[in-house]
Amino acid sequence: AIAADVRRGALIVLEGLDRSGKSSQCSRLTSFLHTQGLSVEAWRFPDRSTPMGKMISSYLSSQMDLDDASIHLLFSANRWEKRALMEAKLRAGTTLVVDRYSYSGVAFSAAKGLDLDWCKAPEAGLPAPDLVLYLDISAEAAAERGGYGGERYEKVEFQKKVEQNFKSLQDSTWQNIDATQSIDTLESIIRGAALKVVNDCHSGRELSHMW
Ligand code: FDM
Ligand code: MG
Repeated sequence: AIAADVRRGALIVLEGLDRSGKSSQCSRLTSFLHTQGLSVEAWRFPDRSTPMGKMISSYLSSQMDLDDASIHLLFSANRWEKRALMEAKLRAGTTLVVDRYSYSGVAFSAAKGLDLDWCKAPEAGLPAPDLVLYLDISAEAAAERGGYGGERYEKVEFQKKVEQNFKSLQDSTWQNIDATQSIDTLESIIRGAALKVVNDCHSGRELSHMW
């Protein structure tokens, strides 16, 4: 009954197309949970700070080309290199609010024509999110939001395929949220969903693994 007394944190993932509003909602949610007295950290993938993350970043800015399968595995390895720390934080009671995860990994790579199940395989065994908040917006509507930043995947035709792939990955931990609602409305929906899952984790919901 000693270790079990630590109330674990929740793994909360935000997913969606580029320009869906994930990054602002991640920081709003992290601040909110912090004001509730919770231990919480904002994470994101790719984590561009590591050596693998730096390679990914130069691939995304088209400074470097890599084979499609190879870059896929690199994105996955960038999550695996964080696995032990992720699990340690969760088990120590810290909630993680994560901007993109394995779903982006699969949805983007499969949009290039790689087999979906092949893309899922290297993610198996990573900590599974307790909640995936999918910020749902069409590729066309996202592109109208002031344009993309010019990275490799920021093209409307490509994002349409990514959108389809995301939708085929939905499971019971997903909550779809209409991302065309106001920022404040979105924030309040997200707060409610996050508080509920944090509470579930505190009440003994077990940490599980992908898929
Ligand atoms: N992306 C992101 C992938 O292709 N695979 C992955 O595993 C992840 C996590 O990288 F276009 C893509 C999605 C996006 C790009 O993401 C960079 P950010 O959130 O814009 O930094
Ligand atoms: Mg981006």
